[in-house]
Amino acid sequence: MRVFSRLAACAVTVAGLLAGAGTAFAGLGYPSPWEIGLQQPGSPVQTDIIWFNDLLLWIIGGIVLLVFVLLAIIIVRFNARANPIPSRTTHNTPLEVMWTIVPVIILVTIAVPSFRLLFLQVDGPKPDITVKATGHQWYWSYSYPDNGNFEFDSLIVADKDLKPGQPRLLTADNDMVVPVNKVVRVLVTGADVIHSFAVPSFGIKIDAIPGRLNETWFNATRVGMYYGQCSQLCGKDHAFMPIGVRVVSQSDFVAWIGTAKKKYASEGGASPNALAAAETPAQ
Ligand SMILES: [Cu+2]
Repeated sequence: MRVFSRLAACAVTVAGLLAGAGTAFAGLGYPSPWEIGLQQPGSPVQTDIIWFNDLLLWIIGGIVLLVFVLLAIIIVRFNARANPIPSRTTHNTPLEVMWTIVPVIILVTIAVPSFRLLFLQVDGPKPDITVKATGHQWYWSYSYPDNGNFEFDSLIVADKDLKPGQPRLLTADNDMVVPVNKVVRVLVTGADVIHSFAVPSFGIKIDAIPGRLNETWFNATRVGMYYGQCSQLCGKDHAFMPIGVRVVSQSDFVAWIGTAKKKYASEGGASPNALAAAETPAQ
């Protein structure tokens, strides 16, 4: 049996290394090369998602290991050569009770934090500000109903126009700007087809459905850029409608609101780009 305990130790080491490497390579607000874990948390919900993901990983790891060990024991000890006269046992009450109770305990262990997380995602704390995100073919527009109700469009920046440090396919021309350490309620809807508003570091992903207003929330704990993408196949340019969320200090946010009100009010709502996009037939 020594070989099995060695194999088990080896598997635990590999799992540990993978989990460690996943965290080490994970970026905050953007995906990074060789990343195998989830993006670093930028909002409490993502912290909980990572914790829950790791919990599940240990549980399924344990189950896989147990099944592997049981199979190995059966193959080695109960093959026709090693065990020529098989046992005729058909029932073992304590064993049957155990293999019913243990899975129930495992499922309850998973269900309790799972529902807690689900409720946290749906029922957030009292919002400090509200931003409405509307999915269009193929860009996002953002409006700030409790800060002057201005609206602007956010379109992808072409590869040739990227500045150093701006990630390809994730950079938008006008970011959604929010203050740090404030509960942001995001109202999400679709203007034409179903899109999905998703920012991995905040742990949010919610469908943008025409005629419906969905709601999600985040509380960005660190200043910086956070990137997301439309996550519901919405037509030919689905891959080219990134989400850029710029988290700034409260004073920077107030200053930005001041300039944004003037800048976007003068554009009179829809930009020429938006009009051109709106005229493109739906896919
Ligand atoms: Cu899409």
